[in-house]
This record gives sequence, C-alpha cells and structure tokens, in this order.
Amino acid sequence: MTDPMDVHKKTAARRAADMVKSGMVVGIGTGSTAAFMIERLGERIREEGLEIVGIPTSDDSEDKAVHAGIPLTDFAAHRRIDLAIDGADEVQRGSLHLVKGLGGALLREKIVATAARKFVVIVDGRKPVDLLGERAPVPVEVIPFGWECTAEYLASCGARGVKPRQDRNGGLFVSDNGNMVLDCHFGPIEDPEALARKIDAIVGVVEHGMFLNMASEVLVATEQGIERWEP
Ligand code: ABF
Repeated sequence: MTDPMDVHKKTAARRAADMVKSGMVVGIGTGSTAAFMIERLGERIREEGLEIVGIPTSDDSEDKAVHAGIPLTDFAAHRRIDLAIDGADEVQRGSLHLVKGLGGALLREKIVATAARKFVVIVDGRKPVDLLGERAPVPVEVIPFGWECTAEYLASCGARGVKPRQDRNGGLFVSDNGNMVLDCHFGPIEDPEALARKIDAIVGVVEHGMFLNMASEVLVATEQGIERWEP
C-alpha cells in the first residue's frame, strides 16, 4: 500500500544511506522508511561497489537486506556498529527522545542502536511531537508468562487500556524474540526518564519503546526539504 508520505520517507532514507561508507558495519532498521534505506544501500552496492556488512533489526529487515544484496553479519563477529539507521514513531523536538516499536521490532532495534557509534533516525513530518506519547502508545515487549500481571504493573505506572498487540489477522502478535508486545497509552509524557526507570523495574518487561538520549541525529523530511536535527 502506498503512503502519501512515501516521497518524504524516501528522501530521508536516501540521505541517510548516502552517509554510509565502505568498510562500515551498518545497523539496518525496520519499517517502511528503513525499507527505502535498505533499497538505496542495495543500489549503492550494485552501482558504486560499496562494501559494507549489515546487522538487521528484524527478520523482515533481514529478508529485505538479503533481497537488496547487502551482506549480513552478527554480533559474534562485530561487537560495535559504525552507523545504525532506523525509523521512529515519534521524535520529541529538542531532546530527540524517540518512541519506537509500533512495527514490533523494538528490542533488536534498541540492541543495535545501543551498539552503534552513530544512530541516525529517519522520519517524515508526521513524526515530530512536543512530548512523547502525544500520538503513539509506548510499546512494551514482555515475556508471555504472567503477562496479565505485567500489564497490571504497567497500568499502575499510568498506562491505560493495556492490551496485547494483535497481528494483522487478529491473532496474538509474537515478536521475533517469541515475546508479546503490550501497547501502553500514557498520553503526553512529561518525564520520560522517570517513566522509563519505573517500566525498567517491572518484572516480566523485556524492553520498552522509549529510546532516550540515543539518537545522534534525526533527518526529518517534509515538503520544505530535509531538516537535520542534533540533540
Ligand atoms: C521502526 O519502524 C520502528 O521502531 C517504528 O515503529 C517503525 C516506523 O515505521 P515507519 O517508518 O513505517 O513509519 O523503525
């Protein structure tokens, strides 16, 4: 399905892909914006002989990267990533805190972003917000055992209507890591660091989708062109 924002997603994605240099280990994000970046890296490999290896953040991105002709590697071979490029669901203006994970890949995305020397985020103009939680729920990946209890603990942190994510067919969504994702609606989050500490302390939580102080740079593509934000 095409999205009217595709042209902007593609602009941001191509700009980020053009930051990649031969010899780099590249963190390969997930989602429709990251898909354009994967496509562009494939193009550069074919046309310019760009030599890179990639670590994908999801099974879906792995398939796309293989299809694009990007050689893959893993953390057994490389503990550090030179440059990770990924999309986001919300970007907080100023701080560049992110909400990620509506695509369900937040855990691997956070592992890859954490291992990256540089983490570049690519978004269209719908993603910037004044406060995280304004539009998107915070996805929380949880262990299936006892998820009902985990959901109650999340509700006690202020999350409303905590429900297991469903897949496209209305079945239970299962992450690439075999876990469940609970979408937590907090509304606008005044103090994301405090909330992140509370969520991190809940037993059963594997990881949450707030990426705080992690983005090195955000490329926001709109009708007016690309804005480059740094924290
Ligand atoms: C990934 O893809 C996720 O962290 C985020 O949930 C999503 C953004 O998708 P899209 O680029 O399709 O809007 O980056």
